[in-house]
Amino acid sequence: MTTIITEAIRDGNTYDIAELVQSSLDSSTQPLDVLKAMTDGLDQCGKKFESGEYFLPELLMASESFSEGMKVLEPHLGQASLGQAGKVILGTVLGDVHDIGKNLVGFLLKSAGFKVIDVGTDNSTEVFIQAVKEHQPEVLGLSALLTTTMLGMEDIIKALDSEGLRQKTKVIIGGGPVSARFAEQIGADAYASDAVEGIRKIKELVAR
Ligand code: B1M
Repeated sequence: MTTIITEAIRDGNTYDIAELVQSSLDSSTQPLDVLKAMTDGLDQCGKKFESGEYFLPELLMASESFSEGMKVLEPHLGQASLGQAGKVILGTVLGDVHDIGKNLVGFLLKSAGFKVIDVGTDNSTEVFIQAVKEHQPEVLGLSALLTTTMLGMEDIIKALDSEGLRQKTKVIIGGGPVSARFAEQIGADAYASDAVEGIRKIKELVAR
C-alpha cells in the first residue's frame, strides 16, 4: 500500500490519494510510515524533474496530491498542545516558495507543545527581523530548498547580530541543499536533515 501512495504522489494523483492514505491507516500502517511514503513520492517526482522526464506542472500536481493526503494524515500524527515548550518562528527565505518541509516541522513542533509563528514563504530579511522583535522566540527556524536562496540565510543571521538579537535567538536551518557544514559556515546554531531531527535539535536549543 505504501508503494502505491508513493507512486500516487509522484504522479500527482489528487483524486485517489485521500482514499489511499485512509486505507493505509485503516490497515494499521503507522502514520509516520505513511508520511515517509508520501515524502518519497515527492522525492521521486523531484528526481524525474531533474532528469527532464517531468516538468513544472508535474511538480505542482505532486505537491497538490501531497496536500490532499496530508488532510487525511495530519490528525493521526499527533495532538496539538499548549505552546509551553517554547516559541519558534518558522519561515522560508527570500525567493523560495517551497513550504511542505517547513510546514511539517511546524506541525510536529505544535504537536510537541511549541507555540509556532509561521511567517510563510519568500520572506525578506526584514520580515524575519520584525517577527523576532515582535514575538521574541527562543528559536528562529529557516528553510530553503534552492541552492540560490539558501545563501540568504547568512544575511538573516548577520542582521540578527547587528540588531542585537542574536544572543537571545538561536537559529536552526533546514531544507534539501543545506548541510551541517553550511550551518557552521554561516554561524547558525543547528542544522536538521529532517523534521523529526529538527524537533529534537530545537528542544536542545531551547534547553541550552
Ligand atoms: Co521545486 N525544486 N522548484 N517545487 N521542488 C526542488 C527543491 C528541486 C530539488 C527539484 C529538482 O530539480 N530535483 C529543485 C531545486 C534545485 C536546486 O536548487 N538545487 C527545484 C526547482 C529547480 C524548482 C523551480 C526553480 C522550478 C522552476 O520553476 N523551473 C521552482 C522554484 C520556485 C521558487 O521557490 N521560487 C520550483 C517550484 C516548486 C513547486 C512550487 C512546483 C513545488 C513546491 C510546492 C510547495 O512547497 N508548496 C516544488 C516541489 C514540490 C519540489 C520537490 C519535488 C519536493 C520538495 C518537497 O516538498 N519535498 C523538490 C524535489 C525534492 O526535494 N526532492 C523540488 C518534501 C519535503 C518534506 O522535504 O522540503 O526537503 P523538504 O523538507 C524536509 C527536510 O529538508 C527538512 O525537514 C523536512 C521534512 O523531513 N527541513 C527542515 C526542511 N526545512 C526545514 C527546516 C528546519 C528543519 C528541517 O528547521 C527550521
